[in-house]
Amino acid sequence: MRISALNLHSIAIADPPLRSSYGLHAPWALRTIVELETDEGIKGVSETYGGHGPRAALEAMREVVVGRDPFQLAGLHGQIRGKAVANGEVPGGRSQTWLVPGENPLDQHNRTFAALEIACLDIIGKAVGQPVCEVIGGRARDRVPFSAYLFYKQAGGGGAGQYADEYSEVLSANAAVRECRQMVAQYGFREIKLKGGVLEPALEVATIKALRAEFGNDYPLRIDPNCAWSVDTSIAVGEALREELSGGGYLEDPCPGLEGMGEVRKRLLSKGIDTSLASNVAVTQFADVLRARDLGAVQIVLSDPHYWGGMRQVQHLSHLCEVLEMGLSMHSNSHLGVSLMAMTQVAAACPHLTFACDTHYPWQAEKDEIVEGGRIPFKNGAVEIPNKPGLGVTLDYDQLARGRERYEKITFRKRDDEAEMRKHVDPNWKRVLPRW
Ligand code: GKR
Ligand code: MG
Repeated sequence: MRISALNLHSIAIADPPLRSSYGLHAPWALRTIVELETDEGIKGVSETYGGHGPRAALEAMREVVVGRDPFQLAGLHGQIRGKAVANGEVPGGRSQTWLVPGENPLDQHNRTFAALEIACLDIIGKAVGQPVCEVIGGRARDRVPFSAYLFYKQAGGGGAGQYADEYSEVLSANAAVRECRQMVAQYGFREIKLKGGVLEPALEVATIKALRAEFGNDYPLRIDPNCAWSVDTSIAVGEALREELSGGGYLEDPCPGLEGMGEVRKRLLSKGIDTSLASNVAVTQFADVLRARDLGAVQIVLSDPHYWGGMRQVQHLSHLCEVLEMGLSMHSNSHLGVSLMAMTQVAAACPHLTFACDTHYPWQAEKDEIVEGGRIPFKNGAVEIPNKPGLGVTLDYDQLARGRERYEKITFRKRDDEAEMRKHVDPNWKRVLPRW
């Protein structure tokens, strides 16, 4: 079998005004849908970062991809890496401290390869009549749990005013509890993550305490301020939340850099507080895992097939974390159903992935979904591996065309949360790390 065509679809999807230490989400999130056709009529699909940069990087690999055997993934990776390096890319070195995952120019080839690998695995699954999780080694679980991913947010739905504001303004502890109740009732999530780094730390501590009071000990809690706190503030928050973040919860990227996180962990331990630190900002490549372990900076690594280099690399990461006695969770960004199924398939095939995965899916709108049959269902907070070959989703081409039209109508081609924050919330806002 040979790949006969690479089709790239740039789409825009409504995104509510969610806040983080990066700033504010724009009314539209950008995604790229990758579709590979083969000479045997089988098509494979994947979803990745949107806008100009990620698309151009995929375009640049067209001649490497078309004509290849989709089973030969190691060879494809070698070719993509070789071409990227020949074009001047320096592999590695991509901390996410300042830039959101899709906008980091470093190590782009891993994200490009990931998008192509996932589409090839979809083809392979369809060719052999098996779900992708079976193709990559077999499932460790039939259903993959996800967490309720809470955000502080400005009032307003996604898009330019045409989308419902399901959760209204969330800028206080009470409003976050309401948001969580709504999300848990609708999706059945059993673990809770709060995106922090937005309000004064004391207010975020109060939010976590209010969530614990409302949901009790059976719902592990995590907070992720994306490096907004100094070492001292991180320690103060760790102390204030010693009970709330225990029992399967964690403190994610409290401050910038592995050295800082190592210091936080050491000083918390010296006070008898054994809170686990997690990271998707300071640990973004294999070499970081070893440094993080040596510094005692990170106990739980957040994987993500979109930037760790695809599904098989996430499995390698899972094994490495198991060997190093570190935990494994999964990171997300605004996404639709194709990404959700890729995350689900790989999570099912990672025995060591025991934390509920992040997902932004509840924040996206039903009317933007591009897979046939509409939104992927959650049962008791989990997505089940469908009894279908490949990823288990088929593109709805009318919906995809609507996504492309939305993309053509808007002018921006790059995620810039800082600019959005200045436009809509505070004209003088700057990203400052650490802020508190
Ligand atoms: O969507 O604003 C967001 C998140 O902050 C995202 O960009 C992060 O990459 O969710 C992510 C995280 O866990 O750091
Ligand atoms: Mg994070």
